[in-house]
Amino acid sequence: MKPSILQLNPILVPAINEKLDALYTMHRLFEQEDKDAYIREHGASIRGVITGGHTGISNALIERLPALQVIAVNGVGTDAVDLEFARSRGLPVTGTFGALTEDVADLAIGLILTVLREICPGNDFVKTGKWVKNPSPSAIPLSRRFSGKRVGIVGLGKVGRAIAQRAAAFDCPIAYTDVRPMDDIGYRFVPDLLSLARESDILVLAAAADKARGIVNAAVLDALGKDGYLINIARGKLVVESDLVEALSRGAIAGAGLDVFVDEPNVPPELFDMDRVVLQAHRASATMESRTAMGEMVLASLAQGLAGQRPEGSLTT
Ligand code: 8YV
Repeated sequence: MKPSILQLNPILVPAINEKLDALYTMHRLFEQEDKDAYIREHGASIRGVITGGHTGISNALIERLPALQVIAVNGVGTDAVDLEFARSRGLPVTGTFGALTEDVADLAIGLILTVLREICPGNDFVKTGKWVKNPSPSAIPLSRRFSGKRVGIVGLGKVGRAIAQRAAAFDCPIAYTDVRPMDDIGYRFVPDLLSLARESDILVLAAAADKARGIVNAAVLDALGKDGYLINIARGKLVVESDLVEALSRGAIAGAGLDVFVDEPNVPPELFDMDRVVLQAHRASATMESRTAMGEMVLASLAQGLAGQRPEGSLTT
């Protein structure tokens, strides 16, 4: 009999789904109308879980899966899984570390360029016929340069480093903050976020959110200042979203590029009308390339976990 796997989020790569279906009895909870009843019926048979980084899994659900042997997070953020709880149960929790680095870093740079160069309003200006109606160069205001801007990176993990590398190619001076300075890298370390914000033109959030809820608040945004930009490709909960909306509304910062939000898919509607804000639907890793590599890592984690081995890169065992 094929082992049963509970999948909490869709996987968009057909080849990965085919492999999952060939190896396992897949229980796709996101397709179920009555999720509670579905778990009541199938919970006892579930040996592996696949979930998204943002979705994670609750302790209450883990408790309803007595045969569970492995939790494979199809992402790098494990902030939505109680790692201590999983550890206490001897449950391996894995992530897709390294599989999405380039794409997430690319989107961070894409957001920076889109916001600073006002690509969205420019696109709108052409496509809605405003350019033809008003061909004067003064019809659309000047934008801001990215090259050479001071970039401050919050969290110098794999993604933070990849963003730094890309921004350095734009001749940007790079500084970062993290729990400790990194000896293996030459970027300037700033021990506190407030100072980093003060010394940056563009503040990029690339930190894990396990213990860092609400670190970007009104004080940090004020320190970033009226010519400063916030980019978030990490987790919405790193930011006090109401403070961000307020800061943008009163011009305390110049703009923002956001891929992640506190309560996805709900985004503060005040942001919708702001030209200096570019929004994405949590898509930094959403390329065929990243998602294929991530899916392969999920498959490997399941195979190792179900074979009773410690999955490579397990955070808890
Ligand atoms: C994914 C993420 O969108 O890696 C993460 O932590 O949040 C994203 O890459 C998500 O995990 C897809 O399931």
